[in-house]
Amino acid sequence: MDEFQDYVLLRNIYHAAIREVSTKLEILDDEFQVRYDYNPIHHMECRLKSPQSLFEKLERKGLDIRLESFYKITDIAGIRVICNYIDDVYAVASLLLQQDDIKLLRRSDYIKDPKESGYRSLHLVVQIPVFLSDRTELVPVEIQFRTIAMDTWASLEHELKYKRVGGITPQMEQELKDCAEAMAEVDRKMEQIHKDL
Ligand code: 0O2
Repeated sequence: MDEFQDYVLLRNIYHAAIREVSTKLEILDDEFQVRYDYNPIHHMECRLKSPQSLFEKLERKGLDIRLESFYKITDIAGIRVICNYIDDVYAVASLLLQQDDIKLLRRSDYIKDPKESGYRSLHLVVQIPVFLSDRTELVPVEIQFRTIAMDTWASLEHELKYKRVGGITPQMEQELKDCAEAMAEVDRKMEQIHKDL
C-alpha cells in the first residue's frame, strides 16, 4: 500500500513538473504574440509515460521495478513542442534554457545530426524544482522540439512501424528515410519564404 501511495505521489510530482514547463513555454509564446504579432509554437503535447511503457523501459535497461529505479528514467514527464520553423525551435529552446530555475541535463540535436531512421527533433532533458509542502523535488522533464513537418514524419513513421508485425523491410526503411529528407527540404524552403516575407 505504501509503495502504491508513493507511486501516486510521484506521478503527481511529474505531472506538476509538466505543468510548470508547459506554462513557461506558453508564457514565452504569448510574449512573442504581444511583441511581434507572431506565435513560434504551433501547438504542444504533454504526456506522462504510461505504467506499461515505463515498466517496459525499466526492463529494457535492466533496472528493477521499484521506485528508486524511476529516478534513472528521464522521460517519465514528456512535452512535445511543435514549432512552425526550424529557427523557432532553437529560439524557444534557448529562451527556456535561460531561465534561472531550469537546469539542462542533456541535449541531443537530432536536427543537426538526424538519427539513422531519418528522425529529426531537438531533445532537451531539463530539471525543474517542484515545491511540495514538506520538500522540494528536482524533476527531470524531456522536451522534444520539432517543426510541423518533422512531427508529421515522426507520427506517421511511428504508426507505420508500430502497426507492422515483424518490423518493416530495409526498402521501406530507406523510403521512410527519403521522406524525412524530402520533408527537411520542405522545412528549409518554407523557412526561407518566411524570412523573405
Ligand atoms: P515515446 O512514447 O515517444 O516516449 P531511450 O529514451 O532511453 O530509449 P534516448 O537516447 O534517451 O534513449 O532517447 P532518444 O532516442 O533521444 O529519444 C527517444 C524518443 O525520441 C522516443 O521515445 C521517440 O519519442 C523519439 N524517437 C527517437 N527515435 C525515433 C524514431 O526513429 N522515430 C520516431 N517516430 N520517434 C523517435 P520512446 O521512448 O520511443 O517513446
